[in-house]
Amino acid sequence: MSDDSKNNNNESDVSVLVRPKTKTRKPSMYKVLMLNDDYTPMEFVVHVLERFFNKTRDEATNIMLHVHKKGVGVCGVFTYEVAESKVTLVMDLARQNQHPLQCTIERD
Ligand code: TYC
Repeated sequence: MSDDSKNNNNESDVSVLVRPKTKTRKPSMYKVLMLNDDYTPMEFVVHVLERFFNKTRDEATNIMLHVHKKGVGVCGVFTYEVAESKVTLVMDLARQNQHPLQCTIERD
């Protein structure tokens, strides 16, 4: 009898567990940026940050003041689809209220 048949070292009988190559990828993330302008009321910007970005009144006020002073600020970081949808919600509400508020997305 051959070595392979009496022992357990026949290659075809040996199973090896191989961890499958991970094929999931982390999605790219996008910042939603709010831009300053001279006309949108501060209170409206605070409201938008509370309503669409789940900020507390204090957080929203700080972000609004940062944008007011620096010209631009980050409202949050999301996947592309979520970021796009937040921008649409903000711009639609601003337009309905005749405010020129602008917001945009940027790859994180
Ligand atoms: N600059 C505006 C004002 O003085 C306030 C403001 C803040 C507007 C942030 C837009 O994204 C903005 N009324």
